[in-house]
Amino acid sequence: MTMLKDTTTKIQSKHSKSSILPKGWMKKKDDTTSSIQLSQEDMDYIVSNTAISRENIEQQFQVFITNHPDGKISKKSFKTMMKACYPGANVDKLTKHIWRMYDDNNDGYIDFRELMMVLYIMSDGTPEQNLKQIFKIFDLNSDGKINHQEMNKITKDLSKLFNEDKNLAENIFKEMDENNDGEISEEEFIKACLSQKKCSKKFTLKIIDIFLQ
Ligand SMILES: [Ca+2]
Ligand SMILES: [Ca+2]
Ligand SMILES: [Ca+2]
Repeated sequence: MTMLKDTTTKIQSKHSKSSILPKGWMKKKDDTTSSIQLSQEDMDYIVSNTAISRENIEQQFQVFITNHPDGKISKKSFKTMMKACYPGANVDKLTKHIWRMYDDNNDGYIDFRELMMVLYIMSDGTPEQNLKQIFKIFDLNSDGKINHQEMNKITKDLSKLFNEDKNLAENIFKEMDENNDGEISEEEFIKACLSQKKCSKKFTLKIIDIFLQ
């Protein structure tokens, strides 16, 4: 199996040796099209963490690079994409929150690997994987817990989009904070959503909807 994989990699790398060539060399060839190629590291990472084939990843990358020739999505173009999804809605706040799910290494851009991972998890991942991603939306300061302030902020910002009631934050918090320590851990979050608790499930399903449009 490993040997087969290596062979496939070798065949494919024949056409994509950019990673071992100096950047200047690549640009010399053609300035008008993108010189960015998918790195072997990113390819291997996506292959080992998803069920997407190398061929499919390569195809997706070509589409990605056509739309984003510099190989990454800026916050500005992400906002434009969100606006196209939600015409007429105020997507500024939504964009900020959804962004945290994608920009895993927190460098201010969404690269191809980050994009593929989120899209894959949200469409083909297990419910636990989906919820781990969604947990990141709620965990504003990325400390692994959701406190009251964070829950209030997220439900307030997203409610405008979903037309939810005012007590939503409080209701979700009550449902999720099982040990009553005033914070929601990732485990509590996932457990509440999976055990079909009313408000938690309703709200997280709406967030999942954003990705399946
Ligand atoms: Ca990033
Ligand atoms: Ca937090
Ligand atoms: Ca708790």
